[in-house]
Amino acid sequence: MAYKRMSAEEAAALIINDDVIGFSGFTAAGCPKAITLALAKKAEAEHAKGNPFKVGIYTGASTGDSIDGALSRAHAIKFRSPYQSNKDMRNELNAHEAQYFDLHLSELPQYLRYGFLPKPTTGILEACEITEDGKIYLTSAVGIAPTIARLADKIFIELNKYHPKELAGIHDIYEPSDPPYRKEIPVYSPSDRIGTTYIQIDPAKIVGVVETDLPNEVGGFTPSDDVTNKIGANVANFLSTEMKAGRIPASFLPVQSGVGNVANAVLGAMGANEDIPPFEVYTEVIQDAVIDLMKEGNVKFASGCSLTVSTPVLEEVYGNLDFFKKRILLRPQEISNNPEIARRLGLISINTALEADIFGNINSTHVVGTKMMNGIGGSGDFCRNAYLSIFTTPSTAKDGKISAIVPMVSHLDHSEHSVKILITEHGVADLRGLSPIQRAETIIENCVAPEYKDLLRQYLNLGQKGHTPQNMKSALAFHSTFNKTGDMRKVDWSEYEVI
Ligand code: 0RQ
Repeated sequence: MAYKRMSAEEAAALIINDDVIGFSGFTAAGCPKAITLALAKKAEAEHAKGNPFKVGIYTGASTGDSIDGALSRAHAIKFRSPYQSNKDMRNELNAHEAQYFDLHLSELPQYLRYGFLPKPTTGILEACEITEDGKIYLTSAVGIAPTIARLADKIFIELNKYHPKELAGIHDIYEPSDPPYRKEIPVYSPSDRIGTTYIQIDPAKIVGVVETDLPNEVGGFTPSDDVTNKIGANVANFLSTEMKAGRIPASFLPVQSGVGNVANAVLGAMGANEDIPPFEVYTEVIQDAVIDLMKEGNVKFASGCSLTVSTPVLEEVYGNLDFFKKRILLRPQEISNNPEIARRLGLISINTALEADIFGNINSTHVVGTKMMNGIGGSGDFCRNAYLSIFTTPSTAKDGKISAIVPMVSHLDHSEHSVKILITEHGVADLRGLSPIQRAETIIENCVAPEYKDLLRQYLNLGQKGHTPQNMKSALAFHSTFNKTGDMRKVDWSEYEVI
């Protein structure tokens, strides 16, 4: 079957107000980049004429600027799920211009299949190759593409020749059956292949193919600094101590690591630690550090959902595909982040918190309790089910005016029942087996910035004498003081009566 070739503008013309679009990609990797720019222009033109024009949007995770940025600036988004990390999108969400459903990434495909969310009417998928019988070979990520390809009635393909056709073979496409027919997902080690290398689609659903030649819009990483290096070293030392104590097998366990500069520094430190043997990665986002460690032989295999690497690193991977295709596998997020597999493989999960409290609860999403930062992403998929759930965070933010460790989190994403280890640049709090008061003492002594230690010790003494000594009048005093004065260090406990 010969597919209709069309321009991005022609494709955008076929998308109408209130359509619900699902995209390929995960982070900025593997996302379409052409049709949405044309769609943003169309939305602006419609708005100028006084016509409504907004679409619903599902993606794997965050996207490049051509989706979330362009469509937000055009005020063209009605609702959005499951994750974003774009400044303009964040502004839209926090201003209630677009409705955001922040969801565990592994759950979105099944939410769509179960009919829990509006059905995607349109799919836009980036491919490096498409065959006449409807086999789609994706590019540098998978995300929710298999489910979108099956559910959407009309599909547009962005055939992007920036990605070599030889990438075909790196993907492992598998969609589980829905209950009550679901069986075990047969991944027993990170390198197990369980599906096809392509998405099979009914060719009749493909409305048009837009040819492009566009690099991913993945930003570079800022170099690690003193704080991120210390966090990385603390994680690596903790893991090597666990191994020596026999609590991690000598062959080590697969590692999941979140996205960002801290995660990159942690992986670098693990590679540099001579006690940690070469290990496997079972994660969602494969970052630059994983590729570096792979070249050095410190990472043996990486299973992920995306190659979220900077452009020079992606070009290096594409230039050496014979080497990397034996060592990298890209899966749908439903599988890369699957709780069943995380529990079975015994993942060491390392994610970044925005804020933690002295009892071990974690806020990953909301700045001072109200403003959405990014979303929960995959952190909950892994945290609850990992062999070891580690959260890292710099102990302070905004030049010390914010303590990342507070009496009570201003928003809860991961509870004390799931979080096992908290690590800052100051040290490690191992929370396993500790009561709330023991956890508080351990976190204050080992993780809190020096200028906040006394304030938090004093808070503990204000607490009601219950199992968890919270004081309901002052539990959020760090936050209200920050809102009033711009500096949490100015908290004054004498203003709060002991109850
Ligand atoms: O602000 O951007 O104005 O400088 O938050 O903080 O320290 O640069 O950390 O970029 O690693 O992001 C939790 C957001 C951390 C991220 C979070 C301010 C700080 C700075 C960013 P500026 P950093 P990072 C895999 C797993 C949830 C999803 C997840 C995240 C900005 O890691 O989104 O884990 N995680 N997914 O100044 C107010 C605090 C603050 C604070 C930091 N306590 N209060 N502001 N900041 N702490 C990925 C996927 O799922 C795809």
